[in-house]
Amino acid sequence: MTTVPRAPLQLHRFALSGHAHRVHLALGLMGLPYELIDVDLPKGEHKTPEFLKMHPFGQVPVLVDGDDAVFDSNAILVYLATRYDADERCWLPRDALAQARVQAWLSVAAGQIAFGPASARLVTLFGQKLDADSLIARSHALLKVMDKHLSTQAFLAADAPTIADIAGYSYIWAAPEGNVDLADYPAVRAWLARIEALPGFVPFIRSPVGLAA
Ligand SMILES: N[C@@H](CCC(=O)N[C@@H](CS)C(=O)NCC(=O)O)C(=O)O
Repeated sequence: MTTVPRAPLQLHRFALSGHAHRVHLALGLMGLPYELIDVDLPKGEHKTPEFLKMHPFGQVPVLVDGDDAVFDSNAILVYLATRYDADERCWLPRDALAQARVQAWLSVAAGQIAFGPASARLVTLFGQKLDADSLIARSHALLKVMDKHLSTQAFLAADAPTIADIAGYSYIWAAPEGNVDLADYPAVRAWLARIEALPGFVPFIRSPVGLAA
């Protein structure tokens, strides 16, 4: 298995996107060389013919590795952990049960997190016309489950961090920006702090207040 890319990996991202941040975080935690390419979403740079060749749905993030482009944040995490993870900790365990547990939480990131706290943040930051109250209620339902789960284990899918934690981090950390308060979830807050203490951690940008105004 190759453990070092031949050239820096290119992350096409939008700085306020949590989906893009989770890839940035993975690159940092895995200690991989990378360069950031900012895609101007407000200007529609993600819908140009050139960009659509890399991502048929025209979204960020996209990771470019040599001649190959990989789209979808969770797919990129799986790619990085499979292709380049030389870390003894193993970001994607090989064991079948452990891998299934990681996959379950990747599904939560693409499901309950995307349609909960990530969507609540779209209302406050980008003025999207969504039902904020129901998104906030949905987020709290998710956080209750996560808090119970994380009160008995340090990380989402295993005793050590995996790509499941990387996928979950960004939008849970940013939940207060969507008016989802984390005060009642001490185990979730302790888990965020454990991720932040990992070597190579990359913080998510604090979003400018009133962007939607
Ligand atoms: N399932 C995708 C979701 C990516 C996504 O929703 N990206 C947003 C930014 S956070 C985007 O590019 N939105 C622009 C659009 O959909 O036109 C992933 O995990 O990468």
